[in-house]
Amino acid sequence: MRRKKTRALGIPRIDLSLLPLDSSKLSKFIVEACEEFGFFTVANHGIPNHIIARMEGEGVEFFAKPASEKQRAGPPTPFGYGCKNIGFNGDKGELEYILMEANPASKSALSFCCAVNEYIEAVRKLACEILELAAEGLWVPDKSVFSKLIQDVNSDSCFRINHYPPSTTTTSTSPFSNSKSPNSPPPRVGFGEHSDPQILTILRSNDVPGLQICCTPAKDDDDDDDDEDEGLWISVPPDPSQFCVFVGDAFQALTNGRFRSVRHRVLANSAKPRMSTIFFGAPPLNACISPLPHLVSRHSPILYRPFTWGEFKKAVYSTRLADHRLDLFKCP
Ligand code: GA4
Repeated sequence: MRRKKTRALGIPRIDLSLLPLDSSKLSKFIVEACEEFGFFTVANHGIPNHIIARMEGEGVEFFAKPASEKQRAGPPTPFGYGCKNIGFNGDKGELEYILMEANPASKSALSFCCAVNEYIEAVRKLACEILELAAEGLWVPDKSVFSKLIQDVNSDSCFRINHYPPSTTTTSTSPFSNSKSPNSPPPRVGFGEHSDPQILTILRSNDVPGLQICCTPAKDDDDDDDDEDEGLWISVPPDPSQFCVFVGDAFQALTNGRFRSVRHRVLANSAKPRMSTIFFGAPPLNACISPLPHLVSRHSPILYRPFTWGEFKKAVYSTRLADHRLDLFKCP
């Protein structure tokens, strides 16, 4: 009989105020969340409110400018202002955005560089803390094995502010919106389904909903069904006091598939504008992404061939948003 493991649908929430006393408990919980969902939220993160408020204020002010002025900060390829077009291969979304470099040495050319740099530094620190806890939970001997990649002066990390203008026709999307009501108009897609290519993503939004993550049923060991399982979309309730953490493709490869990069999307059906600020923690272009030897065994054979982040990034930019890019690097 074919049996699928079911999961509890509660989104994991990590409370960082438990540090440093409960670090082993937290690291175990982070590993479980990364294995099962590739996603969790973080409460009591310790980033001061004034840093967040300053960043958010600058973002609101930027997107309120006339289109012609915003266009002057474009195009977004590789960095700058973008509207509706996503990437190089024809993907579109109901949003406008700014994309910036975020390595420790880069300085933003935008007028609000100080607010951005201060925010990026704080969020990078949070990302490192999470990556070190994850390494601890995986019993990896070097706790900085992941964090040193995004702390490197040549790290290819980037930062993005997404602005989803309000929708005039609001549709209510059920939190478990796989079922479509026959009368409801199709949802407006703000940012289409994809997984993030980097190691770890840290997102914060205002109080407007839209973000959904895709949960796929865990397979039993004896499950020989090779078909892609259809996922269930779960809405993530917006909470400006928390951060959302996403496992990226590079983290999936580094952990030999033990962590799963989470597919996610944003629906833009709200009557209010949604704004999110996102840090993507990436290694330097020449860094080698190879499953950690510690996570490869006879029972968990190596899943991905080693590749450099630069090589992977090239593949990323030659694909469409929804493609499964990591499959190109699977061992035969
Ligand atoms: C998704 C994650 C980040 O936003 C991003 C995106 C990038 C872009 O907007 O230029 C990509 C997308 C993202 C993945 C596939 C490619 C590249 C658009 C696209 C179609 C900045 C990134 O690194 O990858």
